[in-house]
Amino acid sequence: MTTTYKNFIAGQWVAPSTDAWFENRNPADQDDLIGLFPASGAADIDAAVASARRGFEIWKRTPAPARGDVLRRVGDLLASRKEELADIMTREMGKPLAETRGDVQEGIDTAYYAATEGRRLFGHTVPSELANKWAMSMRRPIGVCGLITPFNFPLAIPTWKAFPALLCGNAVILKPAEDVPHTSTVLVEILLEAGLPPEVIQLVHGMGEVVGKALVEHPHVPVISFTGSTETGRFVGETCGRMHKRLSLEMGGKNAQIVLDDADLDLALDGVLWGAFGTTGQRCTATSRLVLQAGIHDAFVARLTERAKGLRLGDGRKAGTDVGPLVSEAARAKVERYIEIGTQQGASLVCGGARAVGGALDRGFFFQPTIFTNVTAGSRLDQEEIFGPVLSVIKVRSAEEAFAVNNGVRYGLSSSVYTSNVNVAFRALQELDNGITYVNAPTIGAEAHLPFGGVKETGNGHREGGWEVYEFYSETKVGYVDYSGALQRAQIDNY
Ligand code: UN1
Repeated sequence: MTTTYKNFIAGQWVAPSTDAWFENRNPADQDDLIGLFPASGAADIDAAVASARRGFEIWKRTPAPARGDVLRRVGDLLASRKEELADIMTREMGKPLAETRGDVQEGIDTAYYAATEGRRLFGHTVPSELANKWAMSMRRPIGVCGLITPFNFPLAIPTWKAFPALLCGNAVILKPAEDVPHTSTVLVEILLEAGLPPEVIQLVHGMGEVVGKALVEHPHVPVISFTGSTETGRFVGETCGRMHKRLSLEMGGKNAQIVLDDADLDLALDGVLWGAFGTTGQRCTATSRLVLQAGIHDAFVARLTERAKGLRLGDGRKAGTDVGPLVSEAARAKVERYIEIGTQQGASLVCGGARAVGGALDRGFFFQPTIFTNVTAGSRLDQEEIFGPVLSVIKVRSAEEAFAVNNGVRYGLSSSVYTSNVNVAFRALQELDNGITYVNAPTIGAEAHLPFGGVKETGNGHREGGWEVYEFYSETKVGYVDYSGALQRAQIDNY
């Protein structure tokens, strides 16, 4: 019996207006059908917006600490269902259970952080330039927020957009990636169980070109937050610019791990294996370039290749799996194209480079962990986001050259430098053009209570996570109270 899932709109689980559905299958086993989900249309977005606007009227008047209490209960419920959620996530997007448990934990952390923020949401009180006059700023909710999320962190990313949006008093419409609709369904169940008024959250499934587009173009959705490709982000940005919407973009990355001659090589080796092949390379923060100083290059490559060959591919729900499948056939085809491109451009394939086949692997979208050496700065392997288990190694002579290679791409999410020289470490923090730089740690591993995001074409200046995201989801309002009983003209009567 195939389970049919629904949208959540106006306080009800409802079928899409289109009566069209899409299949959600396990990327490790295409015979495993998870369920049918709504292929919604623009009319479903209209209904969701109408409901969210009603929800907003209630929620914006609920005191922020009470909104925080709901999110604390959400954190408790996520914690109590951590194992079940991890299994759902691994089944629909493939990464191993240890990683999906981490993904749930990121959601729990985000919920508890949001809960405490309900008792802060600071404004400022500052002196007025006039006597007997009060001056202050406060945070106000904005309205309906449209959240468009990717497949690679099926829980963490929806939570790190939705929880701050909700804590600030907004209503939310969530459009999750069509690869991971089940996780969001459980997230909405949990929000409702925690006591969120039903019309404050809407869940609309479907394709980006249809429902994502309708959400971005809807005149009554003043806030959009999008995580996905730089190409799609450009369309989203153009529309939001034209419509004067507030927009947060988190897009591509081409993150480098730099290993200098004086580094702890064992540590750097563990770091790059996790950074490059964790989540099968499908993270915006994945290590897709390894920049090695000449003195350690050959020995490091030899050890790395050995270790990469030993990684165990398989179903992420089975114990012992290090690397799961890619999310889809399209993702695997893209990786294959880059194997050709790399080879054509003169890079040397030292490991992987082909589909992983045989036995149970034939049922999923598996690809061997792949390493190219002799990659030159400026080549396509150095420049373009692949979003798969492909690592490109670039040889450099000095830290300065390594920094230049790191900075010579259009993206700027994360970077990492392995060195035992504290001066070089601090120079890296200063010189590397990224939103996040790790010293002696891989390019992945951001924590929920710090700002997350990138520079250049990775983002548009906003950050998710930490304290900064609360600014994005609220509007500053200033209040002046003149208790002098007389007309006081600022800038005039006092000078
Ligand atoms: C992403 O890659 O899309 O730092 C998000 C990390 C995770 C978040 C990654 N905490 O890798």
